[in-house]
Amino acid sequence: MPEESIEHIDFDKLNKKAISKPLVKNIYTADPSAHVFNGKIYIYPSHDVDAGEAFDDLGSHFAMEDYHVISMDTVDSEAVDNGLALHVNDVPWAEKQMWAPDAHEKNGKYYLFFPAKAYDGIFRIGVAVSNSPTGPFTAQPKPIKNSFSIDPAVFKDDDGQYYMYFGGLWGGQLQRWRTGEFNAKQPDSPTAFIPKDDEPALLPFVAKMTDDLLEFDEKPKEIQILDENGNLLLAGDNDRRFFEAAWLHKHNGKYYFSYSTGDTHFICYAIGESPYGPFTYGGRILNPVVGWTSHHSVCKVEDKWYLFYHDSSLSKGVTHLRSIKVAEITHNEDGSIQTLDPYSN
Ligand code: FUB
Repeated sequence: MPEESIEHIDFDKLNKKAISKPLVKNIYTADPSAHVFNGKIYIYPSHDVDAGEAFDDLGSHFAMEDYHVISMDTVDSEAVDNGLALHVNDVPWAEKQMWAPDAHEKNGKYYLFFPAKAYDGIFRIGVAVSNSPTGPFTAQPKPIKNSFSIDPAVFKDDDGQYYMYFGGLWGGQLQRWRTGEFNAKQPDSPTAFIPKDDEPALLPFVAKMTDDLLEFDEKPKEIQILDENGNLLLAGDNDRRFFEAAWLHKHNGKYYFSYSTGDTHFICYAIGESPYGPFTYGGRILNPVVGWTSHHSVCKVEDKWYLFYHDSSLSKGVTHLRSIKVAEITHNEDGSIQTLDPYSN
């Protein structure tokens, strides 16, 4: 929901119409990456704080410093904040902006994947390891080699192979990597180096992970998102093109790549036959929420699918103070996903 309309929102009325409530209220949380490990739900969100940074289109106001893991026995049970899992001060290479993380499990160890700005001002993606899904996590001394931009999401395929999906525009710096090198020109512009409206949109990336989940096993590859005619979505197709918040889930043998359209505030999905794509645009999973950003994960709990997402309703519309939520989603017989309206109760 665009923020210019926030002062006109009756939040009591809106919250009554909301399809779900904030999962935790003791802290602000966002960008929820949910997984089921050993029969329990673990959510890896950003931990939103007000650090006093002014709002800008580079996302400087998202000045998060640490991560907390949220756990739940079932989607209806109380969500528990498990306290500090990792702080930026304990990540040797990272200076600031601990943005949307994800996590995964392998052989009894838990891996937290997170983006942060390094001391040179460039976003990189790091890994931290723990023996427990709730941490505390110990960070690797350096970020993943050849990592860049933001919003890592790690998918484990049925053959046991793990893949990382990532990328984000504007403050997420994806547009600065078009030549393969970081373009540091016009540092204050979020939109410099974005393609023209009639050019193909910028694409997110995927890379297979090494067996120890600490590095990329290959050079990251672009993920193609195509329209119904097999053409790449265009940069001017703001309602459908990728902006940030990559996620991958698999349903009935098909790969679903979902993402946020950023400035148009939709969570959309595209369907493919391989973890590398190409993916063909399928539609919207979630209509705009209160707040500028929309970011989600899709997770199967027992035999039902759920969308974990966030909005800024608890903070009455403050863009960088968000709260994670969960709602059930439905895949239709033809593979499409029914669109959720977050305030339709
Ligand atoms: O939470 C900081 C950034 O906002 C995330 O990395 C983006 O996906 C957006 O939700």
